[in-house]
Amino acid sequence: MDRTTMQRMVLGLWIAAAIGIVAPAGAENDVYEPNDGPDEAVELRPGHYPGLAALDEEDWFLVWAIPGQPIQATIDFTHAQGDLDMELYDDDLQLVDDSTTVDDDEEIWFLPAEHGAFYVVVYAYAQSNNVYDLTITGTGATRYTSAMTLPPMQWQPPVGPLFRW
Ligand SMILES: [Ca+2]
Ligand SMILES: [Ca+2]
Ligand SMILES: [Ca+2]
Repeated sequence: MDRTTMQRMVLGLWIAAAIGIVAPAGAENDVYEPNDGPDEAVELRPGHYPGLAALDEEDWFLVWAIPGQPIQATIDFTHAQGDLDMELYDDDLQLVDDSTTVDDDEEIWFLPAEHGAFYVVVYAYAQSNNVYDLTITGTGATRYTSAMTLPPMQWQPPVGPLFRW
């Protein structure tokens, strides 16, 4: 092709990218589909899950919580390719945290008071399409450990005087 055609193509691609109509490379949906609601939420342990995609849809993930152990999840992506946001819901589908910035990442955090399931939701804002990496930290619970009721600690009074003068 001649130089002018090449220049037109580059300009066209640049404009398309600038207005966000070029899907990011590899933007096929991810292995956890379908997970578009709480009933389809995919259970995840803490870890790093790269190469996921939100293509004008919601991705629901389930994590099990232990009281006093924070739930934290982050997504990393390129905002210019498409705006993704995050929400965290408890077992009753009450919103407990959200993250709706215009940066290249979002982060949710919550300190649960009770055992139970929580839902991490990644969604494409305003029909955007983008790929993202998800990282879940801070909760080591499984369904079993979350449901376990630990016996109360037995406190024994010390024998004898505590202090000697
Ligand atoms: Ca998806
Ligand atoms: Ca989905
Ligand atoms: Ca965002």
